[in-house]
This record gives sequence, C-alpha cells and structure tokens, in this order.
Amino acid sequence: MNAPAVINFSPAAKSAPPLPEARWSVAAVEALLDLPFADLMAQAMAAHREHQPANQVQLSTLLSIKTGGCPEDCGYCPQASRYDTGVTSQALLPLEEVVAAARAAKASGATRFCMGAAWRGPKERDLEPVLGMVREVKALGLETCATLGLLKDGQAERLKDAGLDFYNHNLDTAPEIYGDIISTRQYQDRLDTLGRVQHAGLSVCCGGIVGMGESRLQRAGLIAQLANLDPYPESVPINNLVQVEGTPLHGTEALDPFEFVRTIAAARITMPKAMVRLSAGRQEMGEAIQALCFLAGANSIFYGDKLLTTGNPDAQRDRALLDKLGLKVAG
Ligand code: SAM
Ligand code: DTB
Ligand code: SF4
Repeated sequence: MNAPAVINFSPAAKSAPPLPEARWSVAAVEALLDLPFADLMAQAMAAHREHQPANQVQLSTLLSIKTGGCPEDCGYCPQASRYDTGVTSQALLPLEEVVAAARAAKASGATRFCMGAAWRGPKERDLEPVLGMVREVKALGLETCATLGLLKDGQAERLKDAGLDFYNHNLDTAPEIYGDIISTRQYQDRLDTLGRVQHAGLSVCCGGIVGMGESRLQRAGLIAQLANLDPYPESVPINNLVQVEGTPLHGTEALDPFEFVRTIAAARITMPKAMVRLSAGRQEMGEAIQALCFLAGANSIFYGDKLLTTGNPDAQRDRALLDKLGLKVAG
C-alpha cells in the first residue's frame, strides 16, 4: 500500500523558515483554502487530532447584558442605533438577571458564559457593575468571558482582577476591507485593545465574520491576521454573517457553505491549539454542514437558543446533534 499523503502543518516546512513576524502569509492561507476539499479536510482533521481531544465540543453560552443603542456603524450589526432593525436600546441588565442566566447556562451544560454589551467600549460608570457580574458568574464555577468593545488603559486589569478569564474582541475582517464595513473605529484600535487584554493576562478570544461579500483571498487575509497574532488567540470564533434586515449587509449574497467549512479548516490548521468556535449562523446552516465544521476542527459552539439578539438552535436540538455525531461535551 502507498504511504499516506504527506501532511504539512507548517507552510514553511518545504521552504525557508518563516519570518518571525508573520508565521502565515496570506498566500499560504489562500493556498490552504484552494486545496481540493478532501485534502484540506485531511490536513485539518490531522491537526485537530494531534492538538485537541477528538470528539469533544466545548459549550459557551452568550448573554446580551446591554442590548441595542450602539453608536458604532458596524455594517453587519443589528444593535447599531443608526440602522432600523427593530432592536431597541435597553439598559444594562440587573445583576440578579445575569446571575440567573449564568446559573441556567451552567445547569444546561455550558462551561463558559460570555457577557456582551452593545458599546463602543465601557465608560467608567459602566465598568463597575460589569465587574460585579464577572465576580458572581465566576463564583458559580463557570469560565467567564466578556465582550464590551474597545478597552482603555487599566480596564482589562480591572476585569482580570474581578475574575474574568477571556475577553472577546474580534478583528472581524481582513484589514483591507475593514473600512468598507466599519468607519467609526479602526483596525488598529482593535489591535490596541487586544494588546491591552493580553498585557493584563486575560485569555484572548478573537475571530471574525465571513459571508460579508468578501473574496476567498480576503478570508485568507482574516485567518492570516488572526494566526499571526503573537501568540495566536486561545479562542477563535468564526461567525457566518447573520443577515438582519435594516443593516447595510442585509441582502449580501450568501456564502457557499463549503467556503465556510474551508474557513474553519484553515483556522484549525493555522491555530492548532486554539478552541475554534463555530459561532453565529448555525441556525441557518443545517446539521450536515455543522457536522463538516466539526470534522474540519471546530470544537466549540455557542449554546442556548439566542446569540445576542438573533436566534441560535435550541439546546435540545444541539444535544441531539452532538449525540448523533458521538461528540462529548467538554467538562
Ligand atoms: N460591541 C462590542 C464589539 O463590537 O466589540 C461587543 C459586542 S459585538 C455584537 C461582538 C461581535 O459580534 C462582533 O465583533 C461580530 O463579530 C459579532 N456580530 C455582530 N453582529 C453579527 C452578525 N449579524 N452576524 C455575525 N456576527 C455578528
Ligand atoms: C462572537 O464572535 N460572536 C458572538 C460573540 N462573539 C459575542 C456574537 C454573535 C452575534 C450575532 C448577532 C446577534 O445575535 O446580535
Ligand atoms: Fe456596536 Fe459591537 Fe454592534 Fe459594532 S458590533 S454596532 S460596536 S454592538
């Protein structure tokens, strides 16, 4: 029998050593995305099995602690006040409501609880109550995550001291198309926040959105950008755009689902030790594509019937899918 196809984890294995500042060139990631589907899947599965427990999925539950009324202009987001999406601005949730939601998430099997706020970033008066939420959620024995927007100096440290484990802040797109999607803050602002998060000793959760009309090359650009963060993020959420009426990106041609699977595979190969989260867009995806995403190396999902403002498969359906695939929930 012939030897199995050689699986190269490093794009540099056959050429010169990689530059320290860019372990993955955009071209190398694009070359992965261009592979025959089965070859890409074989590489991704091998990377997954080498670096992650096979057949294991981590469950994170999201809660929008401050919904709507956001001053930013992210073209995908139903919570931007300037778009007429039917999402109304609400006050920060009371502490008891957040703790009750976290308790329910834990009871249904989630191990991480992520609190999201529709802010450009937290004002000082906003941060204090969020610290209380972090403390109480942590005390329940859950991993804590928050996504509050851009952080100023010192805020990441205060979140860390309160017991925050992860901070989610996405790059969202490749740098060259960022300005077409968002104008109210720059790519560099996001990198600065990620630097503050890392400096404070928080774990970084950072990913992006696909299906916004980008090309394959631009998807490669996003993955390369994430993979070249030093170190690359511990968690990498890959979102498929949830198209919400009223947002500028509503009506964008839907991404071919196999392209989504390819993006997950490229994330797994380039960031083998990260938790790669199959994030927004699962409700529209169907079980077969989700199963391919798990094969491609996704090992985390958002769990619970709501993301922030849009729907997610209900917990029972997700449990049934995991059972069918023989996937165990990470404890
Ligand atoms: N306001 C904060 C910020 O933008 O960083 C935190 C909350 S924001 C809703 C968190 C992330 O949700 C965004 O960075 C984006 O990746 C994702 N997101 C928002 N709207 C989405 C949509 N319609 N489809 C997919 N992902 C979306
Ligand atoms: C992430 O990457 N995706 C989540 C979480 N991090 C905060 C948010 C998805 C939001 C989808 C649109 C909505 O429900 O409002
Ligand atoms: Fe605001 Fe975040 Fe939505 Fe952008 S993604 S509009 S910052 S809530």
